[in-house]
Amino acid sequence: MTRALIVIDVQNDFCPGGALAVAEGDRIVPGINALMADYDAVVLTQDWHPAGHSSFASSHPGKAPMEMTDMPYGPQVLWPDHCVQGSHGAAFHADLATDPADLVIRKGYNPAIDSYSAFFENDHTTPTGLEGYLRSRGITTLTMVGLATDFCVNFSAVDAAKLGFDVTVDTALCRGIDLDGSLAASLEGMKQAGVKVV
Ligand code: VGL
Ligand code: ZN
Repeated sequence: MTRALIVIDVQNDFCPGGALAVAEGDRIVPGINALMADYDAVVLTQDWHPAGHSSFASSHPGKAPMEMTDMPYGPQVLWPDHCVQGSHGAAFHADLATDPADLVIRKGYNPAIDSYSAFFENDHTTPTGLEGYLRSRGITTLTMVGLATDFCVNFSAVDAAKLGFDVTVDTALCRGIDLDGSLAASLEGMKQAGVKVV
C-alpha cells in the first residue's frame, strides 16, 4: 500500500482575510504540516484562475457572488474573484510547508470551466493529470485535507473514490464554506461514494 497526502487549496484567498475566506481556514495548517512526514507522497493543489474566469460573478453582468448560473457543463456557483494566477491570494498560506511536496497541481486555469476536483474539471470529463501521476507512482491510498470541505475537498474525494482509490477525508484538517447546507450534504455525499470520512 502506497499512500499519498493530498492537500487541497490551502491558499491565502481561502483563509481569513482572503477573497473567499473559509472560517478558520488557517487553523488546519500546523496539523497538515505535521502529517506530511507520514506519507510516501505529498501533493498540494492550487486553485489557479486567469483574471476574468467564468466562475467569477464579476464576469456575469447582473450577478452577485454566491448566486448560481447555468454553464454548458451544468449549474455553477458564482464566486468572488479569487486565486487569480500569480496573485497573493493564489499563493499558499505562508505557514504551509511546501518543501515536502512532491507535486503541485494547479486547476481552474481553463477560462471557460471551473475545476473543484483535483482530478477532473467541472465538466467531469477533462482530466487534470493527477490520476496518471498517482497511478504511475503506484499510489493506491489517499488522505485528503484542506479547503473547502464542501467544494474542492468533496469533489476531489468523490472523484478519487470513483476512480478506485482508497480515500479518507480527515475532517479535523478541513474547513467548509457551507452554502445553503452544502457542508452536511457533502459529508453525506462523500460517505455514499465510499469515502471514509473521519
Ligand atoms: C474552491 C470555490 C471556488 C475550493 C475553489 O477550493 O473549495 N471553492 N474555487
Ligand atoms: Zn476557484
